[in-house]
Amino acid sequence: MDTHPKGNRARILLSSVFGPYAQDDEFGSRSINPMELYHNQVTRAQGSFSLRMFHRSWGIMLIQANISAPCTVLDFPTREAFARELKTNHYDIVGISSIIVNVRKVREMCRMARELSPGSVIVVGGHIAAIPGLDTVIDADHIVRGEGISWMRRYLGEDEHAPIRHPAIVSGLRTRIMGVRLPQRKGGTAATIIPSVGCPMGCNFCTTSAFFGGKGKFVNFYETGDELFDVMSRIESELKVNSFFVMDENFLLHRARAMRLLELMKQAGKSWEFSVFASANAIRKYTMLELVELGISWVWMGLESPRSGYSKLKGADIGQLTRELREHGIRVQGSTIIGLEHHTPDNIAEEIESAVGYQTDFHQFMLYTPVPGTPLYQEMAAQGRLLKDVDLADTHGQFKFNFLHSAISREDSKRFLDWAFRRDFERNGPSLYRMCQTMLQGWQRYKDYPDPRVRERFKRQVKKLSRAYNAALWVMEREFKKVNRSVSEQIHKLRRDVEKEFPVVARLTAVSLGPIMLWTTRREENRLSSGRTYEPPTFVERRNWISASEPFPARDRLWHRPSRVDPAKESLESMSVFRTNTSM
Ligand code: B12
Ligand code: SF4
Repeated sequence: MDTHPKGNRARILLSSVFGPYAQDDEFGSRSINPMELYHNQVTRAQGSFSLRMFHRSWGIMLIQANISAPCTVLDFPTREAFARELKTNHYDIVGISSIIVNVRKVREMCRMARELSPGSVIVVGGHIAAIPGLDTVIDADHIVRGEGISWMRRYLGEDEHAPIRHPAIVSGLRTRIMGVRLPQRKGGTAATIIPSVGCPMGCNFCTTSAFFGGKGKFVNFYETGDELFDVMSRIESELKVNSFFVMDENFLLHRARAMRLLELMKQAGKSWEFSVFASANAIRKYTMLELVELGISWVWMGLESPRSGYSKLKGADIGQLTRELREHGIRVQGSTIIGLEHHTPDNIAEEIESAVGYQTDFHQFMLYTPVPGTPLYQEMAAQGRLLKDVDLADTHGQFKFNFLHSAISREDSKRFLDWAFRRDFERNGPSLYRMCQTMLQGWQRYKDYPDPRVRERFKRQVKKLSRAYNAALWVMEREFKKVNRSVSEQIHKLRRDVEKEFPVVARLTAVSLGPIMLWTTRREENRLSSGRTYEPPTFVERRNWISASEPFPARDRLWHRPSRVDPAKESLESMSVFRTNTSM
């Protein structure tokens, strides 16, 4: 590949695809596919109890932080904001990041870039690059498959092997539950850490594994526990956090790195906590005490199906593992696949019931989906089982099958999927209640633990439980009577247990805050039933920036920190504002 003629003096725009997202439109937005992790694919049947939040586009943030060229990140733009940015600033390179479902938006953005910024080189990256023949669908100069930092560094003539500089990323924004938008104070939300991309387990349907090399391969940004510890320490002090969302497909698989991290945390007295993705076989490499001391407080685990043959699940008793994790105060998010090859209309209900029976704190259900780039896709294509008329915008596992299943129809796939979400909610109650249960168990077990780091962590968590969450329990207990009386009684019992543990503060908060939250919850329920949706705000962040009229800056001006929207301020602003206050 040739480098760009201007090398690292080229001015770069990196943009995510335009919104709004949670609506049906001609660019492939779908109301069923909002830009919200939980509400999209985890708690979507939980009404006003659904956990709602947005996550930034970390891929382009990471690329921006690791090049020395002047670079703007435009995240969640509207079409108008994207056009304005192209017209206002001259860009040598326009980079667009996207996943497969948003291909029509990318086509439109390439068209706009050609028209409004004809001299720009257009680079498209992210999972969209796995679409076969993408170059005939969109008008881009480069389509980048796999890891993007090294590609961009190479393209700019920089050292692709230079250490990865991790930006300080607040993991979620505009968190909302029961009609209340949680205040966004500094340190109140976990930081995102991305130690690697890809996963060596290579499950046949897995797009992230396939995209970064498939079975046996992945790209590690930080090889050692020491490197990770340094990154986390820096971000801890920049963002004032002690909680990290670790965006690594299988963090616990790398035991030596995790155990070294633990050693360093112990030496430095760090009471950090981690939300991680991990497969059952990886979790089983640790004792519960190791997990607890390491600060694992939330695990996203692929359960797939009790009868699937995935090696990551071999020999694992998922029911027992889930129970055990929760008893040790570790919240579990299970992920179950609907529509595996062995599923039939006769056994699917039973499989869903057993998945729901694991009683995880959160449960994601996804349709078995051959996605371009995966071994499963190749297999289905070879067997002629891919349905021809399915729009890529609907190929994401939360709508209907995109392939011919031997026993379940496309229409029924959606019915089973929707039923699974509903069933989990009705049988187990709101995820917020289940989380409270796990938190109390953790506190009761570890409040007197000899390691002060562990005690401090559970104390931090239980503070929320004894206050706002207890008021939330008071509301859930009332509202859930309409859905499932027996769950409502269990919520009542949990609230009593919390109040036994914290007699004054928990009772006072339930009595004072409870009625207000009941009102916000009901108001939210009304809003949702009248069609209210939520969209993320637009972000503009410039780094190494100079305006087009200035000469290229001296080297020492290059590395000033990017300005970013102040999260505290951000929570006060309206959703659709295009921010210009970030320019330097
Ligand atoms: C955070 C996240 C989200 C966030 C949104 C983030 C955002 N701002 O867009 C939320 C939760 C809202 C979300 C929603 C959805 N998501 Co999502 N999401 C993720 C997740 C967990 C992390 C992404 C990430 O930051 N990874 C880490 C970064 C570093 O990796 P990266 O983004 O791939 O970027 C690297 C390269 O791809 C490349 N690159 C990326 N952009 C660019 C741009 C250029 C110019 C270049 C050169 C390179 C480049 O360089 C980067 C560094 O190496 C991934 C899973 C995963 N582990 O990646 C799924 C994932 C991306 N999501 C996926 C899907 C399907 C969805 C949904 C459709 C929900 C669903 N049904 O599953 C919705 C779509 C929402 C919408 N309307 O667009 C799939 C994509 C599948 C595919 N092949 O397209 C993934 C891979 C999960 C999976 N395994 O199925 N998601
Ligand atoms: S273990 Fe999870 S992340 Fe790894 S390949 Fe399998 S599904 Fe993908």
